[in-house]
Amino acid sequence: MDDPKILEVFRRYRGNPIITTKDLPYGANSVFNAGATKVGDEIYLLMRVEDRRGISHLTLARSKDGITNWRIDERPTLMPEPREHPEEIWGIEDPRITYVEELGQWVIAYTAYSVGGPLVALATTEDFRTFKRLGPVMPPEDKDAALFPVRFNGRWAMIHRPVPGPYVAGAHIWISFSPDLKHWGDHRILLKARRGGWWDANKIGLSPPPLRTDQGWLILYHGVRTTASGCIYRLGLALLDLEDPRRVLARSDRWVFAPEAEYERFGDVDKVVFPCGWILEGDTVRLYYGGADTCIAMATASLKELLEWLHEHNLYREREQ
Ligand code: M1P
Repeated sequence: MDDPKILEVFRRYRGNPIITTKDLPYGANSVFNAGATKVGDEIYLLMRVEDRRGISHLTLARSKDGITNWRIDERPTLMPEPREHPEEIWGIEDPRITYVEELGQWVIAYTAYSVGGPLVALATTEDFRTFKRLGPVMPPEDKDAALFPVRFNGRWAMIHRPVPGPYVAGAHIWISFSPDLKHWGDHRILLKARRGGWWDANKIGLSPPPLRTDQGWLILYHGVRTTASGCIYRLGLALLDLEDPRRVLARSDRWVFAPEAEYERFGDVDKVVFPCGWILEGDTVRLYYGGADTCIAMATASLKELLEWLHEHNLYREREQ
């Protein structure tokens, strides 16, 4: 039986969507899938903006309350640079931002759309004005990546989602390790896409970066259900061990958030909720997500309630007891 609470864990902001193309200082087709971070007393969104050629770039929006009065850069903040970085020829998309205290920098994992397909690239910044590209770190097809903010036994860790060739079913979430952010190895599957009728069958991907909690790294991921009328992008939760993020402690058997509002159900790609960022303030999690690949929306949840909900709907519940 479905629990009616399922609809209440995340609460949509009533004024959603919070940013649309009407708010941009320049013309574009769509604005969606923004990475999020806190800088001083402001919330920064690094938004994916798709121009009217179909090519995406990233633009910064800043706000004191993280909901209204966004100050948006007059021009694209980070444009694809295919001359120096050929992997960006068809755009840069879906940034996930991690503040790394050890480096005093933010590390941005983004999708670079290359002629070989989408791949994972990294860039660093100290101020969201200048960016240093580390280049491609995973070959195509691979996307939905984010860095953990700390090292594990001296190694950086990154979650990402490669897509296998045509003879193998299932696009799963992987974890990989690196000594220097540039060279990655020790690849292994972290969360498997399920099969059959599950909401997260066949294809899943990380949504925002892992969130550190007392109980473990909280993971929000999207499951892509294929139906006769197209895909449905819904979100589920998982929890990873704090010391060894390869250990999955919990995974929700059902989705925690799904496209229901009009701006989530109808757009360039219908029935999509796609978060690339979340921010924890006290017990409140603010989730920033793309609605139907067209706009940016926000929902909030209590971290305590999210963890309670995950334990209540944990697929591995028997293992816990
Ligand atoms: O159109 C829905 C999403 O599709 C892709 O996500 P994924 O590869 O994880 O299925 C991305 O293009 C994403 O930007 C888009 O929102």
